[in-house]
Amino acid sequence: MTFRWTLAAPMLLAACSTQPAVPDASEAYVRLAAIPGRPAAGYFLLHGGAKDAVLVGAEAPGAARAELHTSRRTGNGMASMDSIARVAVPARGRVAFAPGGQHVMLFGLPASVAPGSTLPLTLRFADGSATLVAARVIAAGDAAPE
Ligand SMILES: [Cu+2]
Repeated sequence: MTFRWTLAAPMLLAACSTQPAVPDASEAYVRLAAIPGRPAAGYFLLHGGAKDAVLVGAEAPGAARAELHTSRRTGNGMASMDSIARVAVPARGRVAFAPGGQHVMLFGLPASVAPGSTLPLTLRFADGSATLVAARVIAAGDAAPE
């Protein structure tokens, strides 16, 4: 019996090289606030898809609301945050949501969202598409997961 790999192999290679249309996210985690009831912050790395995209919102199950924020230093060295409506995700580019920079602020998370649990974050784009990423939940003082 002879197997016919000659046809199948090039098709597999083609599948691997296609970029997904929608950006996807990795390395997601949510850092809970030190004070219960205060908002948590979500971080992740966005990988641009085949086309430019614009992140316009986020959601998490049970959260009262989620906002896109960016941190900045004020003149007196204090940290402050601004709400942002849109974040450009260039095709094949990388956009980091990281401490000290852009993040998703999660308000009113239920008590079940505790360190060690996983919170699915839905990231919504201007064209109506969305990407889902599982974020590891960590305590306020924990280091970012590897
Ligand atoms: Cu914030």
